[in-house]
Amino acid sequence: MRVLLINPKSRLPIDVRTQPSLGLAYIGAVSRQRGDEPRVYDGDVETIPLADVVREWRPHVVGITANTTQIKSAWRAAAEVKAVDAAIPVVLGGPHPSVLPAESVARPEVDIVVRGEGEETWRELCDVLQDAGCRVQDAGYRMQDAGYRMQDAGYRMQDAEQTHASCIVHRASLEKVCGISYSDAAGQVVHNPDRPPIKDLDTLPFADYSLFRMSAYTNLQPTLDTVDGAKSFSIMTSRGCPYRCSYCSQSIYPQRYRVRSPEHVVAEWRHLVRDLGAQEIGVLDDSFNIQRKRVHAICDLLIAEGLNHVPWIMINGIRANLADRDLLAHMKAAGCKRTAFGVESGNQAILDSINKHLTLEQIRAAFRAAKEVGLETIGFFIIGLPGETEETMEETIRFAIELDPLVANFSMLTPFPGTRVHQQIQEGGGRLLVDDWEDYAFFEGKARYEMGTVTAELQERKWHEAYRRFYMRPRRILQTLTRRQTWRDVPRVARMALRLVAPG
Ligand code: B12
Ligand code: SF4
Repeated sequence: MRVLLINPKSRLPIDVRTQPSLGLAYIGAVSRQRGDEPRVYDGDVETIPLADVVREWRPHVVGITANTTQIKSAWRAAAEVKAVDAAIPVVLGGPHPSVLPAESVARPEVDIVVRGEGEETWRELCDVLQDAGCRVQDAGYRMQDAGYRMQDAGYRMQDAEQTHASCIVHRASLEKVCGISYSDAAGQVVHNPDRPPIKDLDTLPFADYSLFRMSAYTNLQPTLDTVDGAKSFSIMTSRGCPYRCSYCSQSIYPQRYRVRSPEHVVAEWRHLVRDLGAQEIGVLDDSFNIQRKRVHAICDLLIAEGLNHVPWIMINGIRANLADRDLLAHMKAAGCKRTAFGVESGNQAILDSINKHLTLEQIRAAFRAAKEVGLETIGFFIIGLPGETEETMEETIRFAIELDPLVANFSMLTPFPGTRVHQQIQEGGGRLLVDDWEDYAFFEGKARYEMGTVTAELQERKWHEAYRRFYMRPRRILQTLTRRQTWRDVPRVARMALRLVAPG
């Protein structure tokens, strides 16, 4: 089958970073294993209109990934596909439709939602669709339903309607596929049972990067590094997280923590370095250091195999309570260049209230140890957690300055659907200030909710202040000016600086 996988265009300040979607790289790898012909259309880097690709290549099935900020863009992409041929099955997956499947199934341009981890579900679903001749049952899709203007899509209505005649059938066979949601013949949303998590992650294929035009992407952290040609790749060595922080979307997945064996991880690492020429590698794990022995084993293998000359960085925070000096020193020896820690707050009571299971002292010790062994550090901080006051926000800013990481990343709390903070806000008489999923990106300087002492004015003021006070210290300015990277990409650094420290 011809399988078109789409990463819908994001509305982030995308000059910050563009990287291939690892989710699609896995789904594409499964398609290849099935003997299909997968192709990725990445809306963030593609210049050809999606509709042209669909019209010329005629995919048998389309899969689209979406997090919350991308979901509307995913629906637009689905509508563009349907406008060319309404009978092509359109399947959505990723964090947002996994949490709110009914919302997407209700869209006329979406046929099926895959919830949660996608590989096994995709394999089975493709079997079913292939048997069914890959045409959507009733193709009841009409352009008007989608709520998009025809001019935007650039197609004539007749094109979409003509395809209806050729539609073949088969929703009944979907009943057997766990982990999907779709509408039945009566238009009722059906949620098939959840799919059990993949037990042995070593059975998964490696992410398939051959599906991406790698030269179109940036570095992993382009404001900090520039490798000419940016041969940057990502790897995920474990999935899920045993912690349940109240603001984190990861914490709501039924699938908890599972790991790949060090040997399997390093086999993929070898492939990235030796076959694909990786010049930097980003580790995307939600919490890489949950099992310290496993991290030590990975580091041993990287050193033994001589793979430690390629720098790697932690994209997500590792757990400060589990990051002892030995571990950090071993990571450094194995090629790790930079690590991040999720700090969130400088106030212990607030940390406890979000279920962080961390103490300020553990955080201090972890930053100290990381710096001592020569690792660069990133700290993630949140302004506006439920129950905060101006004083607790102040403590967070002061704590960031005390820890003094290379990068301090402050975000205003964004209550993603399904998280406990989202529920707290609804139940605690709070008010969401955003009703458009596209406004859920972090970088926009706008508060997302108000509740009690946490007003929008306070969050926005302290957020701007946090950036100004952290980065506008004389020592910090000097450090930025003396960093080679600052001068290698002046326009990007200047754009970022303006966006973050300009008064709100
Ligand atoms: C790397 C990363 C990024 C990178 C993205 C690089 C890229 N192109 O992928 C960057 C830094 C740019 C980024 C930005 C943001 N991110 Co981010 N990011 C991640 C992270 C750490 C890893 C993503 C990943 O590769 N996962 C591994 C793959 C294998 O998992 P997956 O993508 O979920 O795919 C699996 C399933 O979802 C499913 N699936 C996914 N797509 C599809 C499609 C089909 C057809 C099928 C069948 C199945 C399927 O199958 C896949 C394999 O099992 C996740 C955390 C996490 N654990 O996933 C957060 C995460 C996805 N990000 C999140 C957020 C909030 C954001 C931002 C909104 C933050 C911001 N700055 O404003 C932005 C939005 C970006 C955008 N594009 O609009 C949230 C999403 C919450 C939500 N409700 O959407 C997450 C879950 C973090 C969290 N714990 O809260 N992010
Ligand atoms: S430790 Fe990190 S990944 Fe795990 S639930 Fe907390 S914020 Fe999410």
